[in-house]
Amino acid sequence: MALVQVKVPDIGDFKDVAIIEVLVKEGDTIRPEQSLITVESDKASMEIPSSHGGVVKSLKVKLGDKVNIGDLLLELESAGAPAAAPAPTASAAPSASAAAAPTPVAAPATAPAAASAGNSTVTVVVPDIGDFKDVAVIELLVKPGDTVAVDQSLITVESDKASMEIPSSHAGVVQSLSVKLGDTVNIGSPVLVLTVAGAASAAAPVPVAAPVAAPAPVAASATPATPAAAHNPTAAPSAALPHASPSVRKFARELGVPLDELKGSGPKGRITQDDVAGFVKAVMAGGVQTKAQAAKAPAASAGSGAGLNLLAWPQVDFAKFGAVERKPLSRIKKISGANLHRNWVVIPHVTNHDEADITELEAFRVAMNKEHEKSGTKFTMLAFLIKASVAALKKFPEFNASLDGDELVLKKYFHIGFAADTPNGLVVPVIKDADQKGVAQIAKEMSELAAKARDGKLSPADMTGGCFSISSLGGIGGTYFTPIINAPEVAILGVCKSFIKPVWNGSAFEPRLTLPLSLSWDHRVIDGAAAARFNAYLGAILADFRRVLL
Ligand code: CAO
Repeated sequence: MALVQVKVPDIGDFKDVAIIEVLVKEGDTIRPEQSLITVESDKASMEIPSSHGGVVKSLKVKLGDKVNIGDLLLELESAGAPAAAPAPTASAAPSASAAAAPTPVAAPATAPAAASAGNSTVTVVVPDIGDFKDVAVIELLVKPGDTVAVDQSLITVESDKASMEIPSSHAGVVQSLSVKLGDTVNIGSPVLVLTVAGAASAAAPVPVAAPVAAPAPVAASATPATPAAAHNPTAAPSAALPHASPSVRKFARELGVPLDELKGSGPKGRITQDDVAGFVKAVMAGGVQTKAQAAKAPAASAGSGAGLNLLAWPQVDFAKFGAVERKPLSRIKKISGANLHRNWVVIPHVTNHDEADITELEAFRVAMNKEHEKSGTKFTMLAFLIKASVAALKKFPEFNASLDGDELVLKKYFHIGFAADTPNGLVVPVIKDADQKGVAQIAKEMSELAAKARDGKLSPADMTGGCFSISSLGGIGGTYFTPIINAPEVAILGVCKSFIKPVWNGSAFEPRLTLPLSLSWDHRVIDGAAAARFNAYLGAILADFRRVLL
């Protein structure tokens, strides 16, 4: 065993660069060329690899420190290492055969012509990326019409050992892409065609950022300097370094996103920029908590979780089992999904099922529809249900309430939401002041709101302020289900398809039209007896609608 000092190698033009990530800790076993720290200048970030393998004995730097060539980073206990540490630059630079080691040059260089230019177009090609051959394109970072700057990353390629971003040799507007996802490329392969103002002639040498080995200036999102050897998930300890491209990791760092808590949606579980953005949105919407938030959250407070400490989501390569197609979730699905998830996890739901005899009500509804045939008004069962729910909410005020910390906010208004199924997902428009409206007016507003919902034209005002919601699957089918409460409401009524049921009237069975009711309620606010009474009362009103007047 020998103690080896690992120092900052020759990192080119970079001086006094700040350490923005420490990727190992004392006691870690590391392999040669494993990334130790990430440093960042005003132009780019880069990872500094280890010159040796071994066990980290002592770390000599911390976050925020500034380093230069030759600075001591850490001491390693290394089996078989020479007692005297090799020269810092040479020892820390990966060998030519190293996984992520094309040319060990850190500073941008001028390469021979790597692009051919037409009148005002330039074909940007893959520059010298060292040992990499037939690497797969795993990310397209620009699209036709985009304006790109010199050195801006255009695509990400990945071999079985490492990934790197290919920068643009010119500034201009992307005319067309010459590659698509999954293509394999080599040095000289065309990447895209740029329209360039005053482009150079075809033979002119084109400055390209030299591909560099780790330590490599890692492409920064705004001013990337070079294609970079990025995190190597296959060789690096996978628990320590999530699989993501350098610019995605930088993006995550800027937003403070803990990458190790994300599930990548890219090939081989790679974390994409969209994954990071989606995670941030989910956290902001309250649907997801970071581990840090969960650790801080008081377990008992309303609206916060205690950190569920769940198993990781199963990562399955579905294509292994048969043909698949990937389809992005709609915006509404993403938003409603996050809300439903939070509500399901945070609210202790219980669902009571009951039945209402709507034989007379349905006969009345049909008669009303006949009577109003010419006016175009359609008296729907849901409109009657909204009116009946208002009566039940008046009788049981704790159902028309919201939890606010240790207080219950009891509402004196009656705004009723109804779930509407649209091609883009579920929305819940709200009928305002349903207590002050007749069934015909409610039915008219419902049909207007449902049409707006289907056309994606609901305004936020159309969907806010609800006190209680109804989800009707009556026109579709089913018997009973467990609707999820629409927080901060405390109850929701689910309704399924009515059916004829033989009911004993004391002397004979009578066919009665029966409506299945499913009431989900928040057990922090409502108890089972109250829920049973609410359902029974609702059933009584639906059986004899004159009770609404009482
Ligand atoms: N039992 C039997 N039939 C019923 C019924 C019931 N409970 N409710 C409605 N119907 C029938 C109606 O009689 C009508 O039949 P006709 O076309 O022959 O007249 C048909 O179903 C459509 O009903 P409707 O015009 O009254 O519409 P609706 O009020 O039932 O539905 C709306 C409107 C917007 C709620 C509905 O389009 C919708 O989106 N439903 C799905 C809601 C949903 O997805 N809920 C689940 C959320 S939880 O994940």
